[in-house]
Amino acid sequence: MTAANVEQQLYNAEQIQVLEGLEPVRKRPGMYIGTTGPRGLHHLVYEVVDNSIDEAIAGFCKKIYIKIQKDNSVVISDDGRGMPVVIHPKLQVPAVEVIHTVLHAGGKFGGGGYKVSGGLHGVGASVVNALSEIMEVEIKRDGKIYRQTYSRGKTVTPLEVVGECGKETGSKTMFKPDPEIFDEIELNYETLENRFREMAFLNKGIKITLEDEREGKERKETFHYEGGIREFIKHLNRNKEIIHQDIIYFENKKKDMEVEIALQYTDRYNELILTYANNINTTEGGTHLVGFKSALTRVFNDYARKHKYIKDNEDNLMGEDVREGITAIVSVKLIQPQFEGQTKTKLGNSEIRGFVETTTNEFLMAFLEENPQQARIIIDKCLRAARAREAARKARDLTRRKGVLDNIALPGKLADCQEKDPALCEIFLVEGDSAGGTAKMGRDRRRQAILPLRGKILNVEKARLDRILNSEEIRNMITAFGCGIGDDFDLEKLRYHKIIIMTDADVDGAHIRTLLLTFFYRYMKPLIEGGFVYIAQPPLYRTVKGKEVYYTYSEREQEKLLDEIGRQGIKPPQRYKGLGEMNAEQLWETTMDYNKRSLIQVSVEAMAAADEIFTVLMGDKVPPRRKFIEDHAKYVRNLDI
Ligand code: 0RA
Repeated sequence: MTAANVEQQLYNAEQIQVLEGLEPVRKRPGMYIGTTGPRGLHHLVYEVVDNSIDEAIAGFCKKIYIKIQKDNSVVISDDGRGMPVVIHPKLQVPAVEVIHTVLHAGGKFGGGGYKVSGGLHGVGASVVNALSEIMEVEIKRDGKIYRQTYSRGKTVTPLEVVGECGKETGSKTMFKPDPEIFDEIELNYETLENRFREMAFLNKGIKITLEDEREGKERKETFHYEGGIREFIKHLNRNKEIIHQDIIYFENKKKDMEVEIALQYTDRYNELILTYANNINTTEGGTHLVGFKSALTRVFNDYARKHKYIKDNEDNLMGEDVREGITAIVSVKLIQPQFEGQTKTKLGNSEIRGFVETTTNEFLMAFLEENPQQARIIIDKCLRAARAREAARKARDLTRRKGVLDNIALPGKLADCQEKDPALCEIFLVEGDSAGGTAKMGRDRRRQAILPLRGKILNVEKARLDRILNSEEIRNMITAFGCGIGDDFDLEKLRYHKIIIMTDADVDGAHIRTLLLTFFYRYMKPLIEGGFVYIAQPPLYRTVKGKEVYYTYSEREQEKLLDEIGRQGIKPPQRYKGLGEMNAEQLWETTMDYNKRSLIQVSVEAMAAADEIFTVLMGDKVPPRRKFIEDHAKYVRNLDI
């Protein structure tokens, strides 16, 4: 090892700010990883992988390999420089040990440049150690293989040299999430797959391999995209009809900022703009999104006027017109990102806005001028969107005048609750008038409202707003919720803090549920983001033995029950075909009673994945839908969309 190398390592080791031990992390894990549910569990993997991604972005690492092992432990390895092993001058232990046993704030490993991954919380390897039953690191550097083990935040074995590795370098981390901390330690392959695919798109050239070794789940995939976010657009649009050939792509760099943008229009009505700052998905948007949107509106208006697509006496296109059907990625990198907003996913840096805006203005205008045929196709679509917007406004004005969208005229079918405080109120969206009637009788009328829905609701994926507003079932929901729709949506006015979808436990029920979720996702997204939407779980079987009555919610549970209580002396178990077969009392005690029911809260883990699910399930390309349903049939109960 050269003197300069030692110095560099010392420097890096010094950058780690020492704060405190790891007890607080075990005491209050939520403070560090958000939750101890599935989200927090997966967060552990991201924390470790993020360190390898940083090494890759710094240019020292080409390949990252992640493996889920049979016992739910995970191994993450990279071919980077290897974590520093030099003795920390103050703490007198190897830097790698400090990294894993001391809670540190600020720079993970110090050093200049962008810390480009960093995750949502950016808490680092020590938090992963604190929340792991066991953790082991193996480092290859300076010709030696080093190893150290930890458990629940503490060192178990000192850093030891365990072998030689020649010129090879790299870091390998194995950890097993602590079942004392997490509700469930089983990782979801698809959740990890989505995240790592996204990471590979955002960092062109990096190779990320994900492998699952668990029994019956064996699979392995490598994500590697030389085209970066261009390939991301291609991937997002793969099940949609594109309306023009090229993926429009541009990038720009300044002293301490970078922006990369890719976009392409489809025949859809909704927009999908994914924004990132330092590889973090900024789901609440921010300055980069604002800059991009205003440039987009401006460029299309300027171009359309210059080329006489819009006459002098005609109105400008509005933002929503030029975004209809767009799929876009806006990825910025900057030195000190400021994350704001409720979930710390809104970029606040004001200098980014102008930079993204001028970059988009310049490059997008150049593209349109150089590709007049594609420009024409896009402008035509924008003009159609503008006309549809006008029609929707008229439809809305009409319904407003009739009072249909106001609180004063609640829908006739709604059986409202007496309580007025939204935080205490629930609304059940019930499939069919007959089940609706039962629910009305069984409910707690103080706090539970019932809105029966007749049959299938409109598939909003295939309709523009004007048609959507013509659907009675949809208007009933809008009025009952009280918070408007689309751009007019106002969460403050929401009349119920729990919106509970209650459909039959069959294919039709699942379809209605998906239609409802699609509508909420596309037009009332804050409802889903805020965790206001729930799925009720009615039982599948009612079993009576002697004086005891049992309810079970799946075939498996029913089999288990029969094994336990014995199959003799029971009436042939009643299998419910639908909610309608239950009486009011049964529906209350199995599905609606606050103390006995179990609700599934709907959440959106990854925007890109959710968009894909709704595009495929509700769109009009049949083969991908069939494939999707075949692939996912086993997971229908997992409603993390
Ligand atoms: C800072 C300095 C050095 C290595 C790393 C960070 C590093 C950390 C991780 C975490 C996972 N994989 C990693 N690979 C590298 C050492 C700098 C030097 O060699 O001089």
